[in-house]
Amino acid sequence: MTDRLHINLDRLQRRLAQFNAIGALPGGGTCRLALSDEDRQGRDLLVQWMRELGLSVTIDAIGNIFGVRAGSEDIAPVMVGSHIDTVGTGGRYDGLYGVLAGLEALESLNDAGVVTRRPLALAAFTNEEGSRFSPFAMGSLVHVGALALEDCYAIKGIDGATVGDELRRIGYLGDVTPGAIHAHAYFELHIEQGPVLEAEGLTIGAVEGVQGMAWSELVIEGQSAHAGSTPMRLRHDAGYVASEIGVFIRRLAREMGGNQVGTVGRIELAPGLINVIAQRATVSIDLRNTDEALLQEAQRRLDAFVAELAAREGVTVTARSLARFEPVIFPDSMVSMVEAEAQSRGLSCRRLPSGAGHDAQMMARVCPAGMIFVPSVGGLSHNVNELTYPQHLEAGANVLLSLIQRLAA
Ligand code: HGY
Ligand code: MN
Ligand code: MN
Repeated sequence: MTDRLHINLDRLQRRLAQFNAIGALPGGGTCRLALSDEDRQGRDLLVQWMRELGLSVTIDAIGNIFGVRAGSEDIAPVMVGSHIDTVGTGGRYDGLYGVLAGLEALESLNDAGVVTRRPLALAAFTNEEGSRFSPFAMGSLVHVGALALEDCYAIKGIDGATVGDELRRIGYLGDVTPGAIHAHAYFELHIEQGPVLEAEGLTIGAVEGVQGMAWSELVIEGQSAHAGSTPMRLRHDAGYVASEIGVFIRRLAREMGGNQVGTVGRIELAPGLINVIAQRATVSIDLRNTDEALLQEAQRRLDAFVAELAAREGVTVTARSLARFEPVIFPDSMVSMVEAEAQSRGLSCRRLPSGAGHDAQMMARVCPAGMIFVPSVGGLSHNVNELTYPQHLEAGANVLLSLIQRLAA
């Protein structure tokens, strides 16, 4: 085995800092919503860096970016990647760390003059976050053939723009057919975004799989009326119904326990005025569980509660499913490979499920897929104070580098 290669942490840190200047928020953190101008600037920078490394860059018809490093044989590549779009209150590592660590691993191979047998593909998938356009992991879903391109182009974001128009506007509606690159295997390096590794003082997470998720949007139609002169018994208050739903979801997660989580992240009231009983409420629902049967049970209980509440309050509720994915289990061979690599580098490691969704859960449909986690300080993510310590950034990237060499040998 060639003596073990290491990534260059300074170079990785410099790239992270330079990239995060794009969409930097005044108080820290980043906002590079999918297909926004900030996303375009990030894409342009990534493509420039890929070209500087001599990678051959392709953009597919949903805007996925691939940088391919030739192998000694022209066969299916080993793929690593993640995403460079962020949520509105994004940190500096969610997604971006996995892409730039992948770039760093390829540059380390360049520096060492190593040519792998298999080609290596670095991927940045479009719209992983799903904050602006649902569903999340849109680029990888199209890549694996689980979402039709034309349906995607017509999807309207929360600001009314469509995916197709925005892809064209930022110049990333590529000409390559999605899925043209067939990965031999896929690894995604990502921050944990939860408290487990830090709490146990561990460095590496060998991710077993990704929990199931059910995203929906409820539109509640009540009746606007005067906040002062309308007796409580005559009200059809969409704002009240939205609030009850939020409270119910918290109570449901607590009663079900286990890995059940539930979130109301967005409530929009119309007309949204202090002295007008809300006519309409738009509510986002995010339910997740590692167990599919329990996730269905949670959805069933929520639906029953909403129906009963709507009848009692004399409002109508229209529900729209935005995304629905069953739990995914990564092949044990991929999970064991992460554990073995961590061990051989003397890095503490444990297996754990992913609470957050990732492109890897979609790639698992078309090739052996796995994930490597590194600790999140305070378990915090989707927060401008998201932080992972340099020694953990370095450890994760070194494990990724070794896995690439092992899979591409
Ligand atoms: O929502 C998620 O789990 C991912 O961060 N998009
Ligand atoms: Mn992510
Ligand atoms: Mn995220």
